[in-house]
Amino acid sequence: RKLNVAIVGATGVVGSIMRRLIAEERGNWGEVRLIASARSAGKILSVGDEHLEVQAISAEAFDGIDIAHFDLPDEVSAEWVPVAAAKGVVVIDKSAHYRMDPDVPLVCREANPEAAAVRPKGIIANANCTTLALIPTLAALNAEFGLVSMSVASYQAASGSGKEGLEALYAQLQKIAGIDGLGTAGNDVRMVLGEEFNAPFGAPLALNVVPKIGGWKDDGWTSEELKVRNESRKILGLPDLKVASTCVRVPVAVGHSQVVHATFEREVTVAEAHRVLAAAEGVDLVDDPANMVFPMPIDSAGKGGTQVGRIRQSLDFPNSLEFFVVGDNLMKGAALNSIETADLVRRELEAEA
Ligand code: 11C
Repeated sequence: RKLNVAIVGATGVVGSIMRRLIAEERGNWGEVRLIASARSAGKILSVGDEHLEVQAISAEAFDGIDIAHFDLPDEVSAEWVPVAAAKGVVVIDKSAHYRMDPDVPLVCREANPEAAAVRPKGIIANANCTTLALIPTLAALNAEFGLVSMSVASYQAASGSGKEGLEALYAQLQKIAGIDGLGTAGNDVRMVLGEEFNAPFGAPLALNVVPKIGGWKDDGWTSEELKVRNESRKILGLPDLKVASTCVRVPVAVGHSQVVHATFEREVTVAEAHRVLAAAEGVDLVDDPANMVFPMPIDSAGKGGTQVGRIRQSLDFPNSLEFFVVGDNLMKGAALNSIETADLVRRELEAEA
């Protein structure tokens, strides 16, 4: 029989991409079930040309489901993931709640596909969208040259904060459109936008960048910066990887960009890096700077892979590379990675049946 799949949190920005991606591989699945909070129950949403009624989340909603994609806030996942797993459902959870649990694999197929099969709790975690934009490139370079450390600065899109973030950015842009000289001395963006536009980023985002993503943690770090470090270590299987990360929100709709300074066990030339990355799964090498060809979020939105370019051997560190990566935070950063992990599990379960 074909396996049955559920999308839990089917109504959000990521949920709508999940529905599109499942529709593209509809033939792989038996039933597709949409599950969301009681508030959204009864809504009709499409998966390809099927119109499906959203079911309220409950233990019974998981009856007969083999694999469930969860996209819920951390605390809601913490409550419902164990309920589904207890019913024998393999859960692929996009929240941060289970990512660092030693009994929950954190899977990115370009780095550690084998980890998906070792899931003592029946749960697999999906990493943060910033981490996932990096991993395909890092995994390929690590396999060849041995990654020792990295320093990362991110330029993250408003949609990292979901629908609310995206709508806030568009509303701010609309309100400031046509105001000459705004953002120069004495022509204050905060004054024009007013306090209401401090949400959800903590400050206006239009004509601005905000160097704070997630919650504050010890010693001035943010949760997002720690996620990049801890999740990269876990996925790459490099528990001692030295990581410095600064995460910044920029007025971009979709696509998280990152500047990376990565150091390896041996000297790495640009030609060697190109050779490795041109062949790497999940990586598009976009690196012809003389012709203005390099990754940018406006070009990466909607793409499946991650893009890497501006690759340089560090001037003062022959073992280090500088490069720029971009990943669609809603695709590889969320929905697509979950779909790819489900594909690994589906093939495994079908082979066992
Ligand atoms: C952002 N990366 O851009 C965050 C959103 O741990 O899954 C995702 C947070 C997470 O705001």
